[in-house]
Amino acid sequence: MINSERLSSRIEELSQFGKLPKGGITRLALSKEDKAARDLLKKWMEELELKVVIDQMGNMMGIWGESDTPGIAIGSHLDSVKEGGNFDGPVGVIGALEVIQSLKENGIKPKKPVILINFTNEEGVRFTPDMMGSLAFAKGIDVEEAWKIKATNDGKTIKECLKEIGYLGKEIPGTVNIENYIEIHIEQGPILESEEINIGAVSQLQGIYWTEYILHGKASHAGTTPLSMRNDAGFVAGCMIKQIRKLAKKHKGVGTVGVCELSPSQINATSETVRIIADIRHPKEKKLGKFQDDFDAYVSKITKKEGVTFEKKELVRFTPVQFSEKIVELISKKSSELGLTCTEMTSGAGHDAQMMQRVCPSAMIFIPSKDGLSHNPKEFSTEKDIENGAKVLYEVLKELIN
Ligand code: HGY
Ligand code: MN
Ligand code: MN
Repeated sequence: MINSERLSSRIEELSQFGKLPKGGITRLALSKEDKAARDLLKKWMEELELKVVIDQMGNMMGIWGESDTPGIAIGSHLDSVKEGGNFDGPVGVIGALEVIQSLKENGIKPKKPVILINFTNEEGVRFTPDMMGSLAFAKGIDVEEAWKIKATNDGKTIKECLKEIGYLGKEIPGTVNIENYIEIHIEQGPILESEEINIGAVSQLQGIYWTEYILHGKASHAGTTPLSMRNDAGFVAGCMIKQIRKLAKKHKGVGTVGVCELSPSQINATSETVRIIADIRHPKEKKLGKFQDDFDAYVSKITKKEGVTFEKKELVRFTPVQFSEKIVELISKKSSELGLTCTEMTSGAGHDAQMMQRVCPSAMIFIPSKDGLSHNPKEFSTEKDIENGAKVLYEVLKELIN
């Protein structure tokens, strides 16, 4: 049914692109490492005689079956965060490739097209917002606008990078007609492993807000400037980092500051400017909004108190998503028919599936993450767990294409 050895060795083969000496990968969207991974996926798609279509956002589609009836899409992403793991994304893309190859090898003849998709820039680390390729596919961002977005690491635009790596396609994103989308993904959290459950049938995904604050204070001598005379943007940033945790507890959500760049960033001077990005998440939209409002009220208060000014930019405002009950039930049903334990769950992470839910009824299949770890070189899922995820997708897809 599923060739587990082939599946895991392909994921292993992909992990060479962006490989880090201490393990894990850095394969940022539209980098040369991303190009290498895309080229290999394209080769595998062509070997399976899938029709390869690249759209204007560089989303890659491998289409099995020609017809204007709506098809079933499966896939995920190949880009990674900085110093990330080998499984976040590739399990979904290569798992989908394996399912298609196994269906073909088993002589299954789909009654509707099957579309394998590798979405551009799911992580949003080099270019924000995240899930950008699937957002464009769902018409949530205009391509012309997306093309102008500049990389945080080298200032190149999306369009320049797509051209550079040879993935600036002609197809308008979202043209291919899709009836359902299903994505296998590692859970990236501790629930499945700690409860010893094989499969997560993801019924919803929490909302995500990313907000950038540029703080303007005054650089001054660390030794001679009395505390009462400081406008230390670095101190304000520290207060914000502490406050986001406090408010996360209050609102029962999660809040993180992963980007905090001090300038001039030297031992013996207070900070002139700080670029700080807040990532807040909550499964309930109203609570998410209240959490953000409380944080913004705090930022206004602490900056005023410290004589620091700021600019605020909303980078991401993705509301919580409910997935398709029908597909979630199908995932649960097929899991138990396969003798696998399964639980319904909420995704703490953002995924392309949340954008695809805007296009068609979608859902996700989670597999356990070792120690609940992800966005870390030590991210790991066992060959068996990856095989289980692919087996469930195989059975779900077989039913949907019949
Ligand atoms: O941020 C996220 O949750 C996703 O990994 N882009
Ligand atoms: Mn991912
Ligand atoms: Mn990720």
